[in-house]
Amino acid sequence: MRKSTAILSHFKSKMNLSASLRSNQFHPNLRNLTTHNRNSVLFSLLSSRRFASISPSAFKDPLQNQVMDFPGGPVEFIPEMRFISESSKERIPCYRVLDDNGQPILGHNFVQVSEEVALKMYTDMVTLRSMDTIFYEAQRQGRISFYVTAIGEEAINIASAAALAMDDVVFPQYREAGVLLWRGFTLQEFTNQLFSNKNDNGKGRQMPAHYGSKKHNYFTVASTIATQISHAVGAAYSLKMDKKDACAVTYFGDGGSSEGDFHAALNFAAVTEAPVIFICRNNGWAISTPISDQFRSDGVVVKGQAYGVRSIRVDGNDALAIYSAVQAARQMAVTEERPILIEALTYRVGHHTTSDDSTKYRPANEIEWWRVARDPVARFRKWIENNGWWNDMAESELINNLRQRLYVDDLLAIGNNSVNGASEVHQATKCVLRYIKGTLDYRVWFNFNQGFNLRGFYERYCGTINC
Ligand SMILES: Cc1ncc(C[n+]2csc(CCOP(=O)(O)OP(=O)(O)O)c2C)c(N)n1
Ligand SMILES: [Mg+2]
Repeated sequence: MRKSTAILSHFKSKMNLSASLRSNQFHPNLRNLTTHNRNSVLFSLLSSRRFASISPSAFKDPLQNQVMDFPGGPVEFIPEMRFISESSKERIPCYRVLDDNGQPILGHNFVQVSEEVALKMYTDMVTLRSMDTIFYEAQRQGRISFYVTAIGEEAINIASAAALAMDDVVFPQYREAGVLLWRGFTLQEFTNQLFSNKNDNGKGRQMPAHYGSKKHNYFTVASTIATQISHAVGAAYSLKMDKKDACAVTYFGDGGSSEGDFHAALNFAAVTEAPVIFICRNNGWAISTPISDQFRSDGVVVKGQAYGVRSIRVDGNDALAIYSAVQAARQMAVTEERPILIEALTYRVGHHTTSDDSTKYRPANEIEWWRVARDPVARFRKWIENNGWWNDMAESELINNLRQRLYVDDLLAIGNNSVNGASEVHQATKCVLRYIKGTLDYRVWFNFNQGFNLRGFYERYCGTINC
């Protein structure tokens, strides 16, 4: 009884506050308040906002029927019946710093990178590419069941990671191993995960390339496309509530942006003013589906404005442009408490995964053109060379060092570990096989595929399974 009286008086006070503000809620004066004050007024109204929006006083017309003051700002009345065009004449331009030959373009404008950071960016891009080559081959040799490369997208991976702070929480799709590499996840840790051995953080319960690391603020990869986007918004909102000097960052592909989760997440982030950076790697393909079969808008960037999210389109193969845009985005996200959308234009040079053969649905010369002429690693190398920070000798030292780390230390150690870790692999296989006997929804089907791979993997190393 006492509780319901308290609730009643709480609502009464809300209604009073609402009544006193209702008359000017949509009045121009309210727009003079700072965003912060305005938000706190509106936030305190919560339930009463609905009543205000249908109040006749809300539609007072100070400019004699030329303008309607409507939630969100004044709306002009016009006599023409004007449909908004489905496309603008000019496409949204793309921010870049370096041309395809690594030369700064006319009027270039970027956030300065120190020599130390630039060299780490370059060596990590080369490391990521070498790691991809080795593990791709390891899959082809049947040593691991599955792998995803980031070939052609090294700049998005590494340069974005370089522009973030370690406290920023990352929600990846699956083609962003480079972010984890930048944060200090070792080659041995990658191999532990890929071989599901006993040192794997996930204890062999995930399919290969589904890395995660609490230590590195990197949420575990989930194959279910786009689910991570709304998780990032929730995390960002929580960081804001806790007044943390950090943001959430989520990566996804063009295919991810075709999922409903992307749209819900953008809208939710805009309304809650969550400090989250959405990084869309628009690489032209969602497995075999080209972007022309996914959307007819001017890419993904225009969707930001539709949801009230500040957005930019960037050349995804230009490490300096990515670094600058992500750093600026982070600054705005954290200090202004707002979401930012970055659409990075790039190309998936590799197959979708080791389960795909992309030459079946796209011309080989298209792949080759992007691989050679628009290579983000070679482009950045030219820039650091022109700065006098890199030369052929440094390059061969780097390659020798990588060869040592990748071939000798890691791959051989993996082979041993995977045999030692056979019992863990056995557990994972049994677990998946049990799971596929459940209901046949999409996720189960998906796990069935992985179960099939795991089964092959298990049988190769541990003998026949009788179930
Ligand atoms: C919810 C869901 N639907 C479908 C799939 C199958 N699938 C896996 S990856 C992928 C394409 C994703 O493309 P994109 O987001 O552009 O990323 P990219 O592989 O190009 O980096 C699809 C459809 C899935 N994993 N999850
Ligand atoms: Mg894609």
